[in-house]
Order: sequence, then structure tokens, then C-alpha cells
Amino acid sequence: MKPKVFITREIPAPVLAFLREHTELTLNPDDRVLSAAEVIAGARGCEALLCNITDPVGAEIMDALPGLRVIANFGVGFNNIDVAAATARKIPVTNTPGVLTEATADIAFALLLASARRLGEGERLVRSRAWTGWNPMQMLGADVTGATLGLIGFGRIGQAMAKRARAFDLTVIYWNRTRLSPAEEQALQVTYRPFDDVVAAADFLSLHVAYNKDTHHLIGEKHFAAMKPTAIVINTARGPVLDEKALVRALSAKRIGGAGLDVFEREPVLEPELYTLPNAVVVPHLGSATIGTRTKMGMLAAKNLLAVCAGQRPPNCVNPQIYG
Ligand code: 8YV
Repeated sequence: MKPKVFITREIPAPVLAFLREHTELTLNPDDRVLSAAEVIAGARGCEALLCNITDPVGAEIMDALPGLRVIANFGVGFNNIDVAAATARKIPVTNTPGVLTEATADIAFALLLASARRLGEGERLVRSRAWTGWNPMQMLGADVTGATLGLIGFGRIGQAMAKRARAFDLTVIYWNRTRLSPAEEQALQVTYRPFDDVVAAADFLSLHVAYNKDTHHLIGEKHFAAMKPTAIVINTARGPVLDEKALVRALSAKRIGGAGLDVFEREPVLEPELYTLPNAVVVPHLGSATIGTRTKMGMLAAKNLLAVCAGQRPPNCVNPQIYG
């Protein structure tokens, strides 16, 4: 018997075809975010729920779906899921690490370049037909080559960012909860520095930590005050890692140079000023948005849920303690 699976949003066709072959699949027919009640109604009788960042999955959903055996998140971050509640109910939660590393680092680096070289402003100027011609003093940006990139969080995506930085002759300093070995640091050409030193020394400060209660507003008012007045902050991690109101104050007062943001505290809504502040480049959570990456994410989520349904331990379980 094929396991019953509910998937909350449309994902790339090859993944849906694979799931249709191996499971009894129900797909949210409307491509929109479902309420908890709608998720419960859609997933009734299902063993697996394939969800994503816009689906908060809490105890209410778990308790209403007694047959639920696995929650497979489409994404590496899983802060949309109440993992403690799942663990208490012995439900494995899975994620999709690894396959989105390069795409997310690409967006982080794209935001770095776009913010440094004022691409958003330039695009708006040209499209508004207000460009009156070349001017030696027009839209002068920040040099990237030779600058210092500070990385807060140095897991897969942070390391992929460091790799890109080498091609631009950036000096890379990092802070991470766990320091790498000297051999690893040497291989990656990075230097470990305490958190506050990284914040103060960076020309570009890029955030690559997972979001949890320890990283809520990890970067706030006092950090913006400690940054170089020309520093640019890049966030492709999770919105609430950064205090968005404090960021807006720092950007408005030109206490820092700029920001490149892929993620926001209350997606899809931004702090009102961010819609107009010229020194912010804002894009709609595109980190993993390539066809290849989203397909790989879907396949990994599918493999995780199929493993659980077959009575095996899934390859990417975020609460392995349930297996004792
Ligand atoms: C996803 C992400 O697009 O994987 C993550 O953690 O932020 C993005 O790559 C999103 O989470 C989909 O659920």
C-alpha cells in the first residue's frame, strides 16, 4: 500500500511525478498558503505532510492528525515547525540540507554586489526614465575587491559564501558557535574572530545562522552602532535574526552604508520604510529559487518522508532523539 501524503504547495513537476508514483498524493489545489484548519482538512488520513516555510506546523495540527508519521519540510530551515511538539509525539521532522547551499550563497553574494554597487537604485532610475546621462559623480558605490567580509554563522552556506569571496579578493573573517580547526580555516582562507570584532571590522556583514530562540535579533541596535558607517548588512538566513526596526533606524540615519535583504521578520510584509529606503536592496526570499535547487529540495523531502513511511530512519532528521 502506498503511503498517503499531503503537500501544501505546488513544487517542481519531476518531484510531483516521483511522489505520484510512490505515494497516494494530495496536493493543495490552490497555489496559496493554507490555514491550519485547511492543512488539517487536506492531510486528514495522511501519514506524511510535506510543508514549507509558510506553513506553521504546531501541536494543533499534529494532534488533529493522529495518523501523521512524518513532517517533511521543504527547506533547510525548519523554524516553521514546532519541533519540540513533534518530538514529544515521536514524529520525525526532516529538512533538506546541502542541496540549496550554492543557490543561497549565490543570492547572498548577488545582494552583496547589488548593495555595494547600488544596482537597485540604478535600475529604478533607468526604468523611471529619469536617467539624464553619464555623470562622473553618479551613484558611486563601495569597492568590493579588497574589502573585509564578516560572516556570522559558518555552516555550509557561510562557507560557500567564503569560497565566492576568494574570487573577489575579499578578506574573510567569521564567527561561529563552534570554531573550525586550524587546518579547515587555512583551507578556506578564513580567520576566526569574536562576534563583536566581526561586526565592527566588516565592510560586508553576511548572516548565515539558523533561526531559533538564541538567534532572535542576534543583530540589533547596538551592533548597527558598532559597525563601520559604510558597512553593508546582508541577510539570507531568516528575517528575525536581525532586528528590522533597528535596521531601518540605522539605514534612515545613514549610520550604516546599506543592506541587502532576502528575508524579513514578517514576510511578506516589510517594515514600511524598507519599501522606499534607497540604501536597501530587497528581494522576495529567493535564496533557493532555482529550478534545479527546488527540484533537489523536493526530491530530498520526498526521500525523507518515504523512508519514514517504509519504517526507516530518514536521511535528514532534525529530531533524531526520537530514535533513542
Ligand atoms: C526555502 C529557505 O525557499 O531552505 C530554507 O531554509 O529559506 C528557502 O530555501 C524555504 O524555506 C521553503 O520552505
